[in-house]
Amino acid sequence: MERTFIMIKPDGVQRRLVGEVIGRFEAKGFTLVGLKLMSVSKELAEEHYDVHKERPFFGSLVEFICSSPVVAMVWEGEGVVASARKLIGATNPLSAEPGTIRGDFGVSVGRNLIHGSDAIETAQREISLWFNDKELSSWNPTVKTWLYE
Ligand code: D4T
Repeated sequence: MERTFIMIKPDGVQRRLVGEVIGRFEAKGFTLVGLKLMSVSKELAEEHYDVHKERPFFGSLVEFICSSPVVAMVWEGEGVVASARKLIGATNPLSAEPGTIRGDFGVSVGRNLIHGSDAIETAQREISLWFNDKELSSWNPTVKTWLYE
């Protein structure tokens, strides 16, 4: 079953949106298989955003991610990587559609509340960067017969 890495960024935690975000993923029908509140080291933030290391916003982005705790999660379900990106919405919250997390709760690209892996390969890399195997639970959601035909 497909898995994706989701992180509620420091602004999402500070703004008391953890329950709201988890509720949206649960209500959609995805399964939570990993969850932790954590302070992020500079090394981990730099590794996570390595693809952006030449961009002008890299330094402030890393500083922001390390500034206050984040909630790191792994969610599972058919098509969860692409679907999570839709639930999250466009990178710039002002352009994100109403009904998406960024569209409903954000106004600034540097405070866009949440990260979601952008492809299946990225998800695999990010999950192994943020979680070890013991922190992930494979469990049988009994509701699945009501979610999948
Ligand atoms: P993440 O990776 O956080 O899920 O965001 P996106 O996938 O939607 O967007 P991204 O990789 O292009 O940007 C990563 C991260 O950098 C911040 N950012 C981005 C920023 O502070 N200023 C900027 O100009 C851009 C483009 C926001 C998200």
